[in-house]
Amino acid sequence: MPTVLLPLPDADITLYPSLLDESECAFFLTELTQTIEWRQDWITIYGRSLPQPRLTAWYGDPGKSYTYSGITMNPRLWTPTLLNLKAKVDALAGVAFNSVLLNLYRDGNDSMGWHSDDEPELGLNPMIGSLSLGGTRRFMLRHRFEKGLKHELELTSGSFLLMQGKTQHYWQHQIPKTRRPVSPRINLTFRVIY
Ligand SMILES: O=C(O)CCC(=O)C(=O)O
Ligand SMILES: [Mn+2]
Repeated sequence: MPTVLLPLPDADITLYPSLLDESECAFFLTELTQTIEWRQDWITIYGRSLPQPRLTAWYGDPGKSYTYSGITMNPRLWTPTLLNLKAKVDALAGVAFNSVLLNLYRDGNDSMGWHSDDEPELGLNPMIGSLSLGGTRRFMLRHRFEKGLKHELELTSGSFLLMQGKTQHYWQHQIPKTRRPVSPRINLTFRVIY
């Protein structure tokens, strides 16, 4: 399978541009849109409560709960479709992911702000496997300490991005809003929770 290792210092990020083909993407996008229990969470910013600019869901092995931005999510049990996708990404990554955070970006107004995936339950060097379906979105990276060091790429439908090693120590990432019309996108970030 074609792979691209991003040429970034202090990072270990590999892009597999086409893990899934077009018909598989169409199938999984419809399936997940309809069968996942999507929720709208709220976040508190400067004392104000705001809806998160996307819908989310958390699935995984029993007991693998996850806390971020003050929200604790208890996993729903794997569905057959999620297990099917997990088998594909486990094989590529060479690990057994035990949980997945799903994000549904309904349109260009949905987004995810700058962050690193560095919560303690992800372990010292988090392994994050990110599968994208649907509308293409910009994925931006910036170095946490070397200001001006940045990179961006387009995450197209069917692509898989694997972040590992020290990446989360040194880099943040975001999915910015866009004014360009864009189809709904589902992103699945498979994780190992310790
Ligand atoms: O939607 C994406 O590609 C990124 C999602 C992400 O960074 C996350 O769930 O932590
Ligand atoms: Mn992330």
